Amino acid sequence: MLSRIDHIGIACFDLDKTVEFYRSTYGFEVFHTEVNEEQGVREAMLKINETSDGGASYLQLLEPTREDSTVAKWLAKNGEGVHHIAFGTEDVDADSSAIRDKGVRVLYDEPRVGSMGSRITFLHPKDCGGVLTELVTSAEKH
Ligand code: CMX
Ligand code: CO
Repeated sequence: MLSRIDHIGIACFDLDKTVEFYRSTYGFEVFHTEVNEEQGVREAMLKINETSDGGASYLQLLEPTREDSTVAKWLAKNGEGVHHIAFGTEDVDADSSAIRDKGVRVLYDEPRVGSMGSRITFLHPKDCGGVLTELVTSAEKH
């Protein structure tokens, strides 16, 4: 069951500058940073709130690490802004296969590694009204 907004992914050219904007403007602090080579991103997670299912909701600030990454390609076309939304679930395998059965393209055969050891997959934006949609099971849930 999709039970919360896990994060909103925001693409930027300069991660440090964007982190500073969110800190100085809103007071949001960095909870976690990492490089995900498979996804081609350097990212900062800013925890916004905890949720009633024991999870949390974040902003995920994303800077591309290489020219051929999906985020670099998206930035070149669109400039900075909201790149995707992510729903949290206790069971990304079950939820993604149920969604696939409804005719929505799920981009990965098996979930891959996301932020903080989570397991993630994506739904094609063209099947989701133009919204790239990620499903996330956080590390402590799997
Ligand atoms: N939101 C909405 N639409 C998007 C999109 C996005 N983020 N990215 C691409 N699209 C649209 C494009 O505008 C394009 O539409 P048009 O044909 O109407 O112009 C269409 O989808 C195809 O786009 P493309 O630029 O040719 O890009 P690709 O098909 O090569 O890749 C996608 C699109 C969704 C398959 C790819 O971005 C992907 O695999 N995404 C999942 C992985 C990812 O985004 N990783 C980074 C985040 C990591 C994390 O969250 O941890
Ligand atoms: Co994400």
